Amino acid sequence: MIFIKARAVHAFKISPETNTDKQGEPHQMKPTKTLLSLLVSAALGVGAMGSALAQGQLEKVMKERGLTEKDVLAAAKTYTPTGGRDEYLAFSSGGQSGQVIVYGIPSMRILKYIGVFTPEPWQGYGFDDESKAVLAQGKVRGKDILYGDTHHPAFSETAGEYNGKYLFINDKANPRVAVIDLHDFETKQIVVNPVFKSQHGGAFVTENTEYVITAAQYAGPFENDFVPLEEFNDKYRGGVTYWKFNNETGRIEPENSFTVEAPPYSQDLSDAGKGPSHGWSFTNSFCSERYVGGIERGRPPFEAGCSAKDTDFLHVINWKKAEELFKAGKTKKINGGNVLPMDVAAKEGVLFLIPEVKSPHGVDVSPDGKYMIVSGKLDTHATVYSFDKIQSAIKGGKFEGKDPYGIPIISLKDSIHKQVELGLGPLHTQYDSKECVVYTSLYVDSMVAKWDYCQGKVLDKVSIHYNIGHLVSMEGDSVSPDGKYLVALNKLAIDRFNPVGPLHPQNHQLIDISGEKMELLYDMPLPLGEPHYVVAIKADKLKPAVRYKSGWDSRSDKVSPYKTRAGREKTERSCDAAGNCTTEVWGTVIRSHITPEIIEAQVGDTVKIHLTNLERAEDEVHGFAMYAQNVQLSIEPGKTASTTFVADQEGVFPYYCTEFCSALHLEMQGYLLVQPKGYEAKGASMKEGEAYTKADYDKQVKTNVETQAVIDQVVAYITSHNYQDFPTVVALVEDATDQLGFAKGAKDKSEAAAATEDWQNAMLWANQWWQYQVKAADLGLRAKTFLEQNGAKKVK
Ligand code: RUQ
Ligand code: CUA
Repeated sequence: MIFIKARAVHAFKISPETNTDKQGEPHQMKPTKTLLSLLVSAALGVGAMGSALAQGQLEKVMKERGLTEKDVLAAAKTYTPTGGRDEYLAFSSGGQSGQVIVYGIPSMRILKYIGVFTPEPWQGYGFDDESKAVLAQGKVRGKDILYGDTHHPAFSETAGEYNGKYLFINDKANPRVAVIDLHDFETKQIVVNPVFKSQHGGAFVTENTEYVITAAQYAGPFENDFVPLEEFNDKYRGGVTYWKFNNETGRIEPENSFTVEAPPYSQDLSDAGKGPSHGWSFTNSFCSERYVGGIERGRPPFEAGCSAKDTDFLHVINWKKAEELFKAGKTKKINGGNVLPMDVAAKEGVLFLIPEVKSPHGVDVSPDGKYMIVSGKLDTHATVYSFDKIQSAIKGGKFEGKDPYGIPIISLKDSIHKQVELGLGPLHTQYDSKECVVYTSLYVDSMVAKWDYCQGKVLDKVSIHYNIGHLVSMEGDSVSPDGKYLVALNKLAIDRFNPVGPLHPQNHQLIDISGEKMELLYDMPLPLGEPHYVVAIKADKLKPAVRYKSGWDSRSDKVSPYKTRAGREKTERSCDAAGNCTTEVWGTVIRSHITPEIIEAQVGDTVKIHLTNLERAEDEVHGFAMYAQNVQLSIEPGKTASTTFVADQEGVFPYYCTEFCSALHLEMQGYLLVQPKGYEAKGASMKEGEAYTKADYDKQVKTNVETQAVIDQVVAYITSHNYQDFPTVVALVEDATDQLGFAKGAKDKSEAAAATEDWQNAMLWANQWWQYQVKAADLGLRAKTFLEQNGAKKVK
């Protein structure tokens, strides 16, 4: 049915001259000269003559590509010229990929996939020892779980504002939460829920990131033992976990975290209170029927039983109170976790229930913390709950009854502010910067509804393609949303892109919400899992590093014990009493060589290789891959990364750098020689492929002298300008100075060899001296170009 509907919408929209507005009425799009000229001159900054020319070209392109004026305007709103930056960065769940996708808004350009629950080779994630340790934190009941079903990312907050420091994301399939540090966009920690067997409603953070909230989804016994389904009502449980976050260390503290036990109602999405509702949190549920399917036992399926009643329950939780009880020792230990029993929660005023319409999904707290908007998938309304009213009912002890577990129920009429009819299948709501204005996704209608929750009236609707789930407005979960753009996260793409087989990419659609009417701007295919939710932050709040402090273990955020300096590289082989031997390498990488270039081990050795990237230059990453050992590291400037494996077979194993880091990148190579046990070199000398003479040496030296002259000119240009005012150039100059230092070292070696008439070594060192010169020259030229393009001033 959804498919047919989607097809119909599409068929209607492809006619080139028609466009559909919210009512589905086509209106003509006639290009007007005025707007076009404006666009052209704004885009190109040209005068009258140039404008006419450019306009002619623009019209030609529009005609050739079948673009309407509306299309061109949309393009101008999203197109980002080369070198341009985005105003917002979006962090999208990567769905089943277990990763996080980072893209810019409004350009919708993908910037990064962050490995979170799944190994990701580009970043060496799950390949170097340091990140393997992070993934190992995510083992569930002793098993490696190397994927995640990621759903909801959330930013850390200070006083309800995104502070740009951390990102959290949950895994639904295996109840886990990961912490990503936005200083380097790396995953630092994974925690496993001790009691849940699945977990959907998270991650949501409290106003000052005191806690990261996650709610269970499918009820299960808290213990890991087998419990028959017949005991569902008594032994299966749901709940909400409050993960204590330490803002200083940037890590979750499981020992200071606790779970509020809840009935087996299939808890769902959640949100944390803000402002007046700070200290409280809200969680939906969708199967308060407690129905257990079982087609093979002749029972009607889950979907029938779980949607039978007209209402489910919104869970209202006083987490401040729960925290007090936890600190007072009122929790019990289950599987090592702290659990506040349901009867205590009910008796002490921690947990309350309020009916909510059929199969609710999203619950979203307003920026001022006074309202919660809940939508029911099987109802056409959104319900606006008033926190004030809920509090009056609680304070006045006004309850309509208790659920079978003794939890007090507040009546719907005592807690609602408004109910508004929006359309079919309302799911999630996002807040605008304009007061009272919100956007709700309509899954079945494939639309976004813009409405006023204070007045309770619909303002606008726009069609999306197709079947929208979540939607995100800029800084929409903070206390001060920015509005501006909305991204629709659609569940189906169907016919929107060139076909690529039965598995389609996802479709994220960018919508301009700055005006009265919503304007659809752009479709972005996302080919990596099904993203559920996205959060978007103002880009200038992020201050990511361009390099690590030297010798840095980025996963534990400490200086690595394996940090190695230039000239201190070494390889050691040692055996214990039982005859187990280890070959351990403390090495470095820098353009364009890996030190060591030869590693000798014996079969059966455990090989440990630690590599430090000595570069300080921005973006000078080196990789390290080795034949047949499943080794692939990403070593960013300053980083120390390690790999450990058992050399269980004799042989020759080439290794090399996997990032094209310089003109001599291909030469950035070496060999691991796994020798037979007890192997001793026969003492034969290496046979060079080439023998060099004095003439070769002299020729090379001549080249070097000429190269130096070029370098001197570049240096003269740079130092005669105010380069100190440009941090980028300062960094390039530092790096070039390093390279010239290395060149000096090689020059000395070459001259020493020449003095003894060892022309072979004299020539090879002279060539190495030139290699360093080339790198210095390359950096110098980049610095010079930068100064020229950025209006540097002559100072002497
Ligand atoms: S989900 S489409 Cu947030 Cu996991 Cu609603
Ligand atoms: Cu380092 Cu290529």
